[in-house]
Amino acid sequence: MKILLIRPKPHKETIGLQSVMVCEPLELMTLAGVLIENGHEVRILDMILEKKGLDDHIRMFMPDFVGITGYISHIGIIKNYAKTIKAVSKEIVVAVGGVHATVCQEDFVDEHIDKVCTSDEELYLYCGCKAPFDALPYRNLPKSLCID
Ligand code: B12
Repeated sequence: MKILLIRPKPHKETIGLQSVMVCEPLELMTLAGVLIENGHEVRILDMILEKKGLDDHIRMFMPDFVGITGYISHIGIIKNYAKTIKAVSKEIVVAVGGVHATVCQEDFVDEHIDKVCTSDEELYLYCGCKAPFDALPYRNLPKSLCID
């Protein structure tokens, strides 16, 4: 499957650490490692760094599945992303996961969101990955993984 993993850009009105320190999206890199190990074509889209619009990236890659990560401060943004993705193609499966989805699934109930995952295992099983979901190779991801 073609899988796009997205880290949202915090809303400009949020005062947050992500506005002052941009860490690597470790959570998405962890997922990507296992998915690649299981033969999927994976891209990570870090909207904190991206200049182009989300819909441009969706049209360029045309994923089968999109996984969006986020914290409590990203709920609104994530729902906007889901709407934008479904506007490009209703066939694209949109899933949300991560820290806030794990503790508060109901916050992501939305007509444009198909799956709210409370663990990464849920994603691996949905994508037909073989247990154990371990992918040591993700320690040296190929440069091509990140959209420049
Ligand atoms: C590192 C960190 C940061 C870093 C960001 C790192 C990043 N990746 O961007 C910085 C310092 C920038 C940061 C900022 C903030 N943070 Co912070 N942060 C953390 C911390 C300490 C660790 C999170 C982490 O990286 N864990 C390691 C990764 C690998 O684990 P993970 O994220 O859980 O991901 C795993 C699973 O959740 C799952 N998963 C993740 N994404 C997805 C997506 C899909 C589709 C699926 C299927 C699965 C999946 O798979 C991953 C691998 O196993 C946590 C505390 C904690 N212990 O969790 C607080 C924490 C996440 N932060 C929190 C908050 C509130 C914030 C801020 C809003 C605070 C603020 N006001 O500034 C800001 C962010 C927003 C903003 N507007 O700026 C809260 C979130 C609470 C909530 N319910 O959302 C936490 C839990 C702290 C707390 N106890 O309150 N944070």
